[in-house]
Amino acid sequence: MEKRLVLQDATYLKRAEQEPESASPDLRKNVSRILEDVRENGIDAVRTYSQRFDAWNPESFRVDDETINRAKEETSPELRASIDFSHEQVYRFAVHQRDTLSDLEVETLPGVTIGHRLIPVNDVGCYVPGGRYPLIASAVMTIATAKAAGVPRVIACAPPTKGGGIHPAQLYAMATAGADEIYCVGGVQALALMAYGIDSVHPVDMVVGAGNAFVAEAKRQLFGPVGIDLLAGPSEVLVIADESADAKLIAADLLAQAEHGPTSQVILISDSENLAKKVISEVEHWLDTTWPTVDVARQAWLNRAEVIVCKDREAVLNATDTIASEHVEVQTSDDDWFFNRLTNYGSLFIGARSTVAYGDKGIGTNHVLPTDRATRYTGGLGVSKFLKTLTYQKVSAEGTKVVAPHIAAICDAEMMAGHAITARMRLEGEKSKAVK
Ligand code: HSO
Ligand code: ZN
Repeated sequence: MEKRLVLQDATYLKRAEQEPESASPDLRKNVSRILEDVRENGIDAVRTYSQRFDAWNPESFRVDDETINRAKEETSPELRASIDFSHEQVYRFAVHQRDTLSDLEVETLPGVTIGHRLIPVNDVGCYVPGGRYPLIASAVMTIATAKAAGVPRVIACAPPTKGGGIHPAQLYAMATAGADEIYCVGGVQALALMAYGIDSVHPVDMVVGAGNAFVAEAKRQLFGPVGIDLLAGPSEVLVIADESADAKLIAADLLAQAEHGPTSQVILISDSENLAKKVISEVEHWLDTTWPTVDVARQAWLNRAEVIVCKDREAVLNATDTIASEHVEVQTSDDDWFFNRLTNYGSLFIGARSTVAYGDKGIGTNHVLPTDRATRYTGGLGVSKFLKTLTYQKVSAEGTKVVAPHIAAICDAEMMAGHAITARMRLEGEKSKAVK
């Protein structure tokens, strides 16, 4: 597939120096080797990889209640209040989403009743990533949403920190969000543990959550025998701004995204060259100063940032829908014009007061979102990903007389004699009953 997108009526003030990388054949092979090994050798293989990659080989990977209580004590009351806030917002929004979905039953013909029921997946495994940052809010996003959907058993894995177990605030968030079982294990081996079910861990039906390239590849390979939510790659932001926007605020939002990692994608699109240049100089100014994550932000800015100037707002709209970014911010004098027309985004942040960090950490929407242009065909994590729409049908004597002849005719035309008989037997059954 053509990687460089063709945008209409657009010029680049800055182009990304690096293309997004897809999983290399080596990475794929390594992941499949680990999955295979865990499937064949169970907990021994989990131990081997946990020791090798994370220097972590506890007696049991299951986190006990005592450790969970200790994590609570080690998390300040102020931070706990903020985690509780995030949990409440995400859970509440998920419940509202669930309330918009309903079972359906209709009599489509006299005597033909068909419908669907929304039934939650029974067992879900959530991966809560560690890595560069202990992502506390990620625990809430997956676990609380599965619980709001009505999933009876939600288990969760997070990797160990250097000092030992799961980061205390992350563990507090996992427990608060309602995880039924928590395991301290990371990476591909964690996904395998949940999907295959090893030792006393009952296998799950679906694995969800973001992670690094190895985690994403593991989910891709596990898909089929288990369900997944989506494949999340490096995080992305696209800011739409016009002449009226505040260049400093936009620079901050772009750099916040760049902080994720050297491969995170950062895009500004404007119909004002003047504004775009102001933002670039703000960003460059910030990159010359000292702050905790400036080095990684600088790498992402150099590697993956693009600044695009479009002829007019139609071209801005078009370019944005073509790029189909994970997060889109709109900071213009007519934000609703874009809100009413944009079709491809994971989550939309409307107006200068709304920023991606809000969605990331707990305003209520989910931060597990599609990347790599997948917003063209899916939204992010929500209750609907955990709810199966399962259909059913009931047919009366009256309904049989309407349906069976048509079905039998199609079976005959397809030369599926066995199928045809099943319909005709029903029809004959009704006729003979009528005679009796
Ligand atoms: N932007 C990431 C989520 C996140 N960012 C969590 C910070 N914390 C993917 O949506
Ligand atoms: Zn983020």
